[in-house]
Amino acid sequence: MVKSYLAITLVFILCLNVIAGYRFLGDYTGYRKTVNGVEIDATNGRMRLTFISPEIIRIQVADTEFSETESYTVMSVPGAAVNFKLKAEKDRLLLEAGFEIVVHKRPLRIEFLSAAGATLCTDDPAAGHGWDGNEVRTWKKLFGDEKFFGLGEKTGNLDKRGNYWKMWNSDTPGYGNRTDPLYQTIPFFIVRRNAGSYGIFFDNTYRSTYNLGAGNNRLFSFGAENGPMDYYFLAGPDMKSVIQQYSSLTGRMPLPPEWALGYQQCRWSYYPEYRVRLLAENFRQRKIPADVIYLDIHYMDRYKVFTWDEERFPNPEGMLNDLAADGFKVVTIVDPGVKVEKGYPVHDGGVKGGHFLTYPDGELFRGQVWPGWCYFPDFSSLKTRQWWANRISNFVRSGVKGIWIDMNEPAVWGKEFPYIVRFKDEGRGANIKKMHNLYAYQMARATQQGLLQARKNERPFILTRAGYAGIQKYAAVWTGDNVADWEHLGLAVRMSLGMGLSGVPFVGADVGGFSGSPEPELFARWVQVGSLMPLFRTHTHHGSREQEPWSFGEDIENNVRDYITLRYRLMPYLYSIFQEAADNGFPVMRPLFLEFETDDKVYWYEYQHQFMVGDWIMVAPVLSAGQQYTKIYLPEGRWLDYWSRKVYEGPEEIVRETPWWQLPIFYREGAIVPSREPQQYIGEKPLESLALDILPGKSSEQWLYFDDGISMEYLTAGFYRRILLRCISDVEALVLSREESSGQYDPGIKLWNLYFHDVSRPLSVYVDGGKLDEGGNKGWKYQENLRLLKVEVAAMKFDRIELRYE
Ligand code: MIG
Repeated sequence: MVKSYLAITLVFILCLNVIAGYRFLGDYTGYRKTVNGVEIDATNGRMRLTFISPEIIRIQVADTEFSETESYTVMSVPGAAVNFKLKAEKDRLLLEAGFEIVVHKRPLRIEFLSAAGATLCTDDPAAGHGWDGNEVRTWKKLFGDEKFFGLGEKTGNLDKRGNYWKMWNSDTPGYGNRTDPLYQTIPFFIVRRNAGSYGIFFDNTYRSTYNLGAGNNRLFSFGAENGPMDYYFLAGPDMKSVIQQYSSLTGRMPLPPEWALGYQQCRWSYYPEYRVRLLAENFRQRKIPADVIYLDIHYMDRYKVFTWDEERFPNPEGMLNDLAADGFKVVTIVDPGVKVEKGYPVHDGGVKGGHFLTYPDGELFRGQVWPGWCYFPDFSSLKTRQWWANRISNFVRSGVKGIWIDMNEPAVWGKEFPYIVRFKDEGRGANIKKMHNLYAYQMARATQQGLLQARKNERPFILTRAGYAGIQKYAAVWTGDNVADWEHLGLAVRMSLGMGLSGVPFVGADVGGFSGSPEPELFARWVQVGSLMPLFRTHTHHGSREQEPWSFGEDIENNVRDYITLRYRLMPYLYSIFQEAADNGFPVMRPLFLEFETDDKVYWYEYQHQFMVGDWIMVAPVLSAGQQYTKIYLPEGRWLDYWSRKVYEGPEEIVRETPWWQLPIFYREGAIVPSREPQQYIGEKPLESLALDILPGKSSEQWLYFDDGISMEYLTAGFYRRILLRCISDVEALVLSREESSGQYDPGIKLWNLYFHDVSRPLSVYVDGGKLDEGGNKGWKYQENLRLLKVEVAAMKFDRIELRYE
């Protein structure tokens, strides 16, 4: 009796285990060809493979029906027809377009091959794809040489291997190097293997998790608590192509207004009006270039969005006008929470229009944030996005130039919205588990629309804290509430690099640190590094000490001025790289391994903070106090030390002196770097003369990009100028030539100052076929000690400059 009772219990427990565990796809049972791929039946579900392009394939897995809901972010589904080969064999299906996929039948597993036919990525033999209740998950075999990069805004090592990562947009003030998740959800990562690189984008908005070999040496996996198993395999074969492929799916950053690349000053908060004016005057009087001033939450009337505090800012339009005349653009913060207050137009209009989130019984959801009890717009409804766009558009007519969106995880005191809160989800209806990670993305989208509505021919600038994959289409991102300590300077670099690898080129961290106050040396070091990062904004907490360029004494002020000025000198280069990023999705700020992918050393943690700005400039940040010397790795090729003009031959590890006032900067072999006379703000002075710093390699190219910096006419009327410069050198001659030029914009250049670094004295110099004399006012000059040749070309353009050696 007792025995059989035990046996029954045992059987029951065993059954429970089976029921409670993961179910997998099982075995292949058949397939159908579709336009761009195949649909496969399996014993426990189905799999659909769809080529989006020859290098991108979409993988959908379902137990019953595929989710046909359109992606919130993927732009190109379904793409054009892709030619692919399909071969059915006894034990497998073979699909081939730009790369090869093997579908193993028993059990159903997929394998992706490298160009050489080796396994690049393959399902774990025991698991593959499966479910546990609503949870969906995919398991892949982990290889010894695999490194993982991306996942958006993450802390820690740039290589995400060995850890377990989460995506759930979270307000995490004062986060540390182990805090996860943070503000952004970018479920995309690049896998680097010796045989090549590939990418995986898991397009699922629910809370998702990534086990990238955390505590195991067999597998990595990704999955979400609900929603479809829907991911894209991006075949590379190198990291740059993976990023290009990812951004072809989720979209690219539109070219920002050039002023957004200038120096930006923020604090929580500058008020009242006279303090804002004083701030602006200080910059101009002290000759510290700056373009943007931010107004944080105190500009509003009791934190009510789209209002002004009339005592602190009695005449916003007047103030904004005066500041604009002085070259300042004002960006104001706008939070999503709308104060519950009858008679407040945003409240009344929102309630009347049905624009706020509700409970399932229709009661409006209230959450507490800065204004007190608030309602929250439902940005998942087109009608509400339009309503919000109208509010933004009305608001910025006073002269506000850009919008800073914050608290959009969404954040409330107490962290979370109740999970039963309902979203419209474009008429489908959804709860917050699905919509949470999309909140900021949709808010940014509506905000961008509002700015465009107000000023049709001006490029919008939006800065957001939270986001979802593809956020780059709508906004720049800053890395939230960091801390004014040395560890965070390194974090700022790594997090921004991670974002760049994840398709978001326009990114930066609060310079100097947000919480607390930096010691003077830290502030200087941070400005030095920030001056070559994409978003360059100083920001600090309410009640902290002053954190302006002049707040730390004269020595620091002079140093900070130099680096901000350096950024304005390099603006033609930065702007050209931004244009490139808008074109192909490349990061502006890149880890060394993006440029030197096959060099093992560039992956070392020790060198993860060195970064490239575009193709040619390398920055080696100094990340600790009192660091007199810094070890720097110079990968293959020649490197020109920007300050000492010394030339090194990589690969080499060097130790460079790093006094507190100096940031090591190097030009890489092949460099063609444009720069200009600095300005106090973008558009202050016409361009007139352009300098080119050239460190000739065998052959290199750089596009220069010019336009009016602000209008949309570069898109609509071809009102831009792109110039392709090529530099080729051998023993006989060195030739710098203009290879291509397009667009109708005249950059206004009248004089080119060309600096050829590390070259021998030529026998003669020719400009467009005409021989140039040596010396004098107009001729070429050679400086023996620096091996530097200077040539001035007083013309709008040149076609060919030749240094002859034979
Ligand atoms: O609850 O607007 O990250 O940059 O200064 C804090 C005040 C709200 C958080 C942002 C920070 C901003 C602050 N905000």
